Amino acid sequence: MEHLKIASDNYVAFTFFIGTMAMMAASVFFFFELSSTPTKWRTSVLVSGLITFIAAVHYYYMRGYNLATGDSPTFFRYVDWILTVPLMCVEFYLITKKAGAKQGLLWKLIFASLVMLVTGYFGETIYRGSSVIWGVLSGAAYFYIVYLVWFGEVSQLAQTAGAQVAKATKTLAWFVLVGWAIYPLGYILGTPGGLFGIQLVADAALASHYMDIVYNVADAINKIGFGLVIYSLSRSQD
Ligand SMILES: *C/C=C(C)/C=C/C=C(C)/C=C/C1=C(C)CCCC1(C)C
Repeated sequence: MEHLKIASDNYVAFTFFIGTMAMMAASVFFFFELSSTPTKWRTSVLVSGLITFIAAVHYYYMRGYNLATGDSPTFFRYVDWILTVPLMCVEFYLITKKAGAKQGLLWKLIFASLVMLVTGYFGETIYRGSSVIWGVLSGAAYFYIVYLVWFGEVSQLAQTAGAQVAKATKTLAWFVLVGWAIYPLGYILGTPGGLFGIQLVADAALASHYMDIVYNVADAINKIGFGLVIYSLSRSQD
Protein backbone atom coordinates (compact mmCIF):
# COMPACT_ATOMS: atom_id res chain seq x y z
CA MET A 1 0.00 0.00 0.00
CA GLU A 2 1.20 3.46 -0.86
CA HIS A 3 2.27 5.58 2.09
CA LEU A 4 0.09 8.67 2.27
CA LYS A 5 1.36 11.92 3.67
CA ILE A 6 -0.17 15.35 4.00
CA ALA A 7 1.49 17.83 1.64
CA SER A 8 2.34 21.02 3.51
CA ASP A 9 0.06 23.06 1.24
CA ASN A 10 -2.89 20.68 1.54
CA TYR A 11 -5.16 22.63 3.87
CA VAL A 12 -8.08 20.27 3.35
CA ALA A 13 -6.16 17.24 4.64
CA PHE A 14 -4.57 19.34 7.37
CA THR A 15 -7.90 20.60 8.73
CA PHE A 16 -9.28 17.05 8.66
CA PHE A 17 -6.26 15.95 10.68
CA ILE A 18 -6.44 18.80 13.21
CA GLY A 19 -10.20 18.33 13.42
CA THR A 20 -9.74 14.66 14.36
CA MET A 21 -7.25 15.52 17.10
CA ALA A 22 -9.34 18.38 18.48
CA MET A 23 -12.52 16.27 18.63
CA MET A 24 -10.62 13.42 20.33
CA ALA A 25 -9.06 15.73 22.91
CA ALA A 26 -12.38 17.44 23.64
CA SER A 27 -14.07 14.04 24.15
CA VAL A 28 -11.42 12.86 26.59
CA PHE A 29 -11.80 16.16 28.47
CA PHE A 30 -15.60 16.00 28.73
CA PHE A 31 -15.62 12.32 29.70
CA PHE A 32 -12.95 12.68 32.37
CA GLU A 33 -14.62 15.76 33.85
CA LEU A 34 -17.86 13.81 34.34
CA SER A 35 -16.85 12.39 37.72
CA SER A 36 -16.41 15.88 39.19
CA THR A 37 -19.60 17.26 37.55
CA PRO A 38 -22.61 17.88 39.83
CA THR A 39 -25.22 15.17 39.26
CA LYS A 40 -27.83 17.51 37.79
CA TRP A 41 -25.47 18.57 34.97
CA ARG A 42 -23.96 15.15 34.30
CA THR A 43 -26.21 14.20 31.39
CA SER A 44 -25.57 17.55 29.70
CA VAL A 45 -21.79 17.22 29.95
CA LEU A 46 -22.03 13.57 28.84
CA VAL A 47 -23.95 14.69 25.73
CA SER A 48 -21.21 17.29 25.04
CA GLY A 49 -18.71 14.43 25.10
CA LEU A 50 -20.87 12.23 22.87
CA ILE A 51 -21.12 15.02 20.29
CA THR A 52 -17.34 15.45 20.03
CA PHE A 53 -16.76 11.68 20.25
CA ILE A 54 -19.13 10.91 17.37
CA ALA A 55 -17.41 13.69 15.41
CA ALA A 56 -13.94 12.31 16.29
CA VAL A 57 -14.84 8.89 14.85
CA HIS A 58 -16.27 10.45 11.70
CA TYR A 59 -13.30 12.78 11.33
CA TYR A 60 -10.88 9.90 11.66
CA TYR A 61 -12.67 8.20 8.79
CA MET A 62 -13.13 11.36 6.70
CA ARG A 63 -9.46 12.27 7.16
CA GLY A 64 -8.38 8.90 5.73
CA TYR A 65 -10.94 9.00 2.94
CA ASN A 66 -9.92 12.48 1.85
CA LEU A 67 -6.21 11.69 1.98
CA ALA A 68 -6.64 8.50 -0.06
CA THR A 69 -9.04 9.85 -2.70
CA GLY A 70 -8.66 13.66 -2.63
CA ASP A 71 -12.45 13.80 -2.61
CA SER A 72 -14.94 15.37 -0.26
CA PRO A 73 -16.42 12.79 2.17
CA THR A 74 -19.92 14.24 1.78
CA PHE A 75 -21.85 11.15 2.85
CA PHE A 76 -20.00 10.70 6.13
CA ARG A 77 -20.07 14.43 6.76
CA TYR A 78 -23.86 14.28 6.72
CA VAL A 79 -24.01 11.06 8.76
CA ASP A 80 -21.96 12.90 11.40
CA TRP A 81 -24.27 15.93 11.32
CA ILE A 82 -27.45 13.83 11.40
CA LEU A 83 -26.21 12.29 14.65
CA THR A 84 -24.63 15.32 16.31
CA VAL A 85 -26.95 18.22 15.44
CA PRO A 86 -30.02 16.56 17.03
CA LEU A 87 -27.83 15.96 20.10
CA MET A 88 -27.16 19.69 20.23
CA CYS A 89 -30.95 20.16 20.22
CA VAL A 90 -31.07 17.73 23.15
CA GLU A 91 -28.71 20.08 25.02
CA PHE A 92 -31.20 22.95 24.67
CA TYR A 93 -33.94 20.68 25.96
CA LEU A 94 -31.88 19.39 28.90
CA ILE A 95 -30.86 22.81 30.21
CA THR A 96 -34.39 24.23 29.96
CA LYS A 97 -36.07 21.08 31.27
CA LYS A 98 -35.94 22.24 34.90
CA ALA A 99 -37.83 25.35 33.83
CA GLY A 100 -40.55 23.13 32.34
CA ALA A 101 -39.46 22.30 28.79
CA LYS A 102 -41.78 19.68 27.32
CA GLN A 103 -40.75 16.81 25.07
CA GLY A 104 -42.73 18.46 22.29
CA LEU A 105 -40.08 21.19 22.17
CA LEU A 106 -37.34 18.58 21.84
CA TRP A 107 -39.12 16.97 18.88
CA LYS A 108 -39.68 20.33 17.20
CA LEU A 109 -35.97 21.10 17.40
CA ILE A 110 -34.95 17.63 16.25
CA PHE A 111 -37.44 17.63 13.38
CA ALA A 112 -36.30 21.05 12.16
CA SER A 113 -32.65 19.98 12.31
CA LEU A 114 -33.39 16.83 10.30
CA VAL A 115 -35.26 18.83 7.64
CA MET A 116 -32.32 21.26 7.51
CA LEU A 117 -29.79 18.49 7.00
CA VAL A 118 -31.72 16.18 4.66
CA THR A 119 -32.59 19.03 2.29
CA GLY A 120 -28.96 20.22 2.43
CA TYR A 121 -27.78 16.71 1.58
CA PHE A 122 -30.12 16.55 -1.43
CA GLY A 123 -28.73 19.86 -2.68
CA GLU A 124 -25.13 18.73 -2.28
CA THR A 125 -25.52 15.29 -3.82
CA ILE A 126 -28.57 13.94 -5.64
CA TYR A 127 -30.00 17.25 -6.89
CA ARG A 128 -26.89 19.38 -7.31
CA GLY A 129 -28.46 21.11 -10.30
CA SER A 130 -31.14 22.58 -8.04
CA SER A 131 -28.91 23.20 -5.03
CA VAL A 132 -30.31 26.73 -4.64
CA ILE A 133 -33.86 25.62 -3.94
CA TRP A 134 -32.70 22.86 -1.54
CA GLY A 135 -30.42 25.38 0.16
CA VAL A 136 -33.35 27.76 0.62
CA LEU A 137 -35.52 24.99 2.13
CA SER A 138 -32.68 24.03 4.44
CA GLY A 139 -32.24 27.69 5.37
CA ALA A 140 -35.93 27.96 6.30
CA ALA A 141 -35.57 25.08 8.77
CA TYR A 142 -32.39 26.69 10.08
CA PHE A 143 -34.18 30.00 10.71
CA TYR A 144 -36.95 28.17 12.53
CA ILE A 145 -34.31 26.81 14.94
CA VAL A 146 -32.83 30.31 15.26
CA TYR A 147 -36.33 31.60 16.05
CA LEU A 148 -36.94 28.94 18.73
CA VAL A 149 -33.67 29.59 20.55
CA TRP A 150 -33.71 33.41 20.25
CA PHE A 151 -37.38 34.32 20.67
CA GLY A 152 -39.45 31.14 20.95
CA GLU A 153 -39.94 28.52 23.63
CA VAL A 154 -36.25 27.91 24.35
CA SER A 155 -35.48 31.53 25.13
CA GLN A 156 -38.70 32.01 27.13
CA LEU A 157 -38.01 28.97 29.28
CA ALA A 158 -34.37 29.91 29.78
CA GLN A 159 -35.40 33.26 31.22
CA THR A 160 -37.22 31.54 34.07
CA ALA A 161 -34.51 28.94 34.70
CA GLY A 162 -32.07 31.10 36.64
CA ALA A 163 -29.43 33.64 35.65
CA GLN A 164 -26.74 31.11 34.70
CA VAL A 165 -29.01 29.02 32.47
CA ALA A 166 -30.30 32.20 30.82
CA LYS A 167 -26.74 33.35 30.17
CA ALA A 168 -25.60 29.97 28.81
CA THR A 169 -28.66 29.72 26.57
CA LYS A 170 -27.92 33.17 25.15
CA THR A 171 -24.32 32.12 24.37
CA LEU A 172 -25.54 28.91 22.74
CA ALA A 173 -28.06 30.97 20.75
CA TRP A 174 -25.13 33.04 19.43
CA PHE A 175 -23.46 29.81 18.36
CA VAL A 176 -26.58 28.88 16.40
CA LEU A 177 -26.93 32.33 14.82
CA VAL A 178 -23.27 32.99 13.95
CA GLY A 179 -21.42 29.66 14.24
CA TRP A 180 -24.03 27.65 12.32
CA ALA A 181 -24.29 30.36 9.66
CA ILE A 182 -20.78 29.38 8.54
CA TYR A 183 -22.21 26.17 7.03
CA PRO A 184 -24.39 27.79 4.36
CA LEU A 185 -21.24 29.69 3.37
CA GLY A 186 -19.48 26.38 2.71
CA TYR A 187 -22.53 25.16 0.80
CA ILE A 188 -22.57 28.31 -1.34
CA LEU A 189 -18.87 27.88 -2.14
CA GLY A 190 -19.17 24.17 -2.89
CA THR A 191 -22.34 23.77 -4.94
CA PRO A 192 -22.92 24.83 -8.52
CA GLY A 193 -24.62 28.22 -8.69
CA GLY A 194 -24.63 28.19 -4.90
CA LEU A 195 -25.39 31.87 -4.38
CA PHE A 196 -28.80 32.13 -6.06
CA GLY A 197 -27.31 31.05 -9.37
CA ILE A 198 -23.98 32.84 -9.01
CA GLN A 199 -20.97 30.55 -9.20
CA LEU A 200 -18.40 31.86 -6.72
CA VAL A 201 -15.63 29.36 -7.48
CA ALA A 202 -15.52 28.22 -11.10
CA ASP A 203 -13.22 25.22 -10.67
CA ALA A 204 -15.29 22.33 -9.25
CA ALA A 205 -12.40 20.61 -7.43
CA LEU A 206 -11.29 23.87 -5.83
CA ALA A 207 -14.87 24.67 -4.85
CA SER A 208 -15.21 21.39 -2.96
CA HIS A 209 -11.83 21.97 -1.23
CA TYR A 210 -12.99 25.36 0.02
CA MET A 211 -16.22 23.81 1.18
CA ASP A 212 -14.40 21.16 3.22
CA ILE A 213 -12.14 23.72 4.88
CA VAL A 214 -15.11 25.89 5.82
CA TYR A 215 -17.06 22.90 7.19
CA ASN A 216 -14.03 21.63 9.15
CA VAL A 217 -13.42 24.99 10.80
CA ALA A 218 -17.14 25.41 11.55
CA ASP A 219 -17.36 21.95 13.15
CA ALA A 220 -14.45 22.62 15.50
CA ILE A 221 -15.95 25.93 16.62
CA ASN A 222 -19.49 24.65 16.98
CA LYS A 223 -19.00 21.23 18.52
CA ILE A 224 -16.18 22.00 20.95
CA GLY A 225 -17.30 25.57 21.74
CA PHE A 226 -20.90 24.49 22.31
CA GLY A 227 -19.70 21.73 24.67
CA LEU A 228 -17.52 24.15 26.61
CA VAL A 229 -20.48 26.48 27.21
CA ILE A 230 -22.37 23.54 28.72
CA TYR A 231 -19.27 22.60 30.71
CA SER A 232 -18.90 26.07 32.20
CA LEU A 233 -22.63 26.10 33.05
CA SER A 234 -22.07 22.83 34.95
CA ARG A 235 -19.43 24.66 37.03
CA SER A 236 -21.71 27.59 37.87
CA GLN A 237 -23.85 28.09 40.99
CA ASP A 238 -27.24 27.38 39.34
C1 LIG B 1 -21.72 19.75 14.29
C2 LIG B 1 -22.38 20.10 13.11
C3 LIG B 1 -23.21 21.18 12.96
C4 LIG B 1 -23.52 22.13 14.07
C5 LIG B 1 -23.80 21.34 11.66
C6 LIG B 1 -24.63 22.31 11.30
C7 LIG B 1 -25.07 22.43 9.97
C8 LIG B 1 -25.84 23.44 9.47
C9 LIG B 1 -26.37 24.53 10.34
C10 LIG B 1 -26.14 23.40 8.04
C11 LIG B 1 -26.94 24.26 7.42
C12 LIG B 1 -27.23 24.34 5.98
C13 LIG B 1 -28.01 25.43 5.58
C14 LIG B 1 -28.64 26.37 6.56
C15 LIG B 1 -28.31 25.72 4.14
C16 LIG B 1 -27.42 24.98 3.19
C17 LIG B 1 -27.29 23.55 3.56
C18 LIG B 1 -26.69 23.34 4.95
C19 LIG B 1 -27.07 21.92 5.34
C20 LIG B 1 -25.16 23.45 4.83
